[in-house]
Amino acid sequence: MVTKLKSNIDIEIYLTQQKSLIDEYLKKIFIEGNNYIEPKELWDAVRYSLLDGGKRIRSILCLACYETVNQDKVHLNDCLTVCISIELIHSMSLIHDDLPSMDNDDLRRGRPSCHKAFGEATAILAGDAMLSLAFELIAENTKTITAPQKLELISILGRAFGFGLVPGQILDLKASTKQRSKIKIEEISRLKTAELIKASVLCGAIIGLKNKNITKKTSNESIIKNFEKFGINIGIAFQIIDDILDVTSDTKTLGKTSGKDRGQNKSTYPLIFGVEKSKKMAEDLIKNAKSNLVEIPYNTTLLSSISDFIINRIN
Ligand code: GRG
Repeated sequence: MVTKLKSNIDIEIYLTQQKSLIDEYLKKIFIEGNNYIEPKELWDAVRYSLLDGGKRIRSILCLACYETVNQDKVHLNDCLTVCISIELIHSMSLIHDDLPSMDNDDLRRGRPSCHKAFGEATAILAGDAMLSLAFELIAENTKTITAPQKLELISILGRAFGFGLVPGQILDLKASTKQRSKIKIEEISRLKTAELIKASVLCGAIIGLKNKNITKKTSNESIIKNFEKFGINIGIAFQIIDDILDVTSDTKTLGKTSGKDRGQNKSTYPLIFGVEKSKKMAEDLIKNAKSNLVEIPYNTTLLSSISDFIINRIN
């Protein structure tokens, strides 16, 4: 049975437990593992950016999607390895996003950003190492999934980065509030944020589905398509809430500088549509995401609760 949730309190407990599980696994690899010792400055910068911070929402989604389609614990460790890859990709994107040539932010996860703590060259190189290791880990550290499955996961994450985050970041850096178009901002949010969230959802679902013996009436292809749509819908909603929080929250709660988007004349949802309309857009996307879940022939209450958390989050 998929994890049972009876109330909002349960989802908070679930998210905390899963975050601890992922944090422990990250520490096991990057603190206890003996591959990450010299040069010390590089691995210290990686550990600084990767450990002790972040909601781990992408990894939590990956694990939850796996758990939704497959209760078999056999592939859980491989799924956790993929979560580490996802966190490496996500954290490196935050390091590079904070660089002076990009968003130029001094604060991340409540601490000086990586380039402020370690210098720009080390921050760039730490990011480069993290991105490459994300793929190396799937190739080397997964034990129960097949070689074609490893390739599929590597391909999904590589595509999300090369055809998602990077083009999304380029468009984001060029877009200003003068370019007020719903289509344009939706494309930027899909690329820079939703594609990695979609990839995280897909990785979990694929590890779970491809390692099941039972043949369901609905084909795996159709189930995967619905996971894909679900990932994009919650991913864009996640970015809208991120934009809203930049306007409505404070630096302490966010752990990053609030009000930056307005200062940089950024093209964001609340700066274009206002907070209320943006909130409504996010809610509509979550409704769409839940209708995607209805098409998935498994118990999706856990994923539905995570979707609600995404629009109700405060940081
Ligand atoms: C490496 C060549 C190269 C490019 C990197 C910088 C970049 C391309 C992409 C960045 C895209 C980006 C920063 C998107 C923002 C996504 C987002 C909402 C991040 C915040 O995610 P949370 O709230 O953060 O999950 P935590 O801290 O909780 O992990």
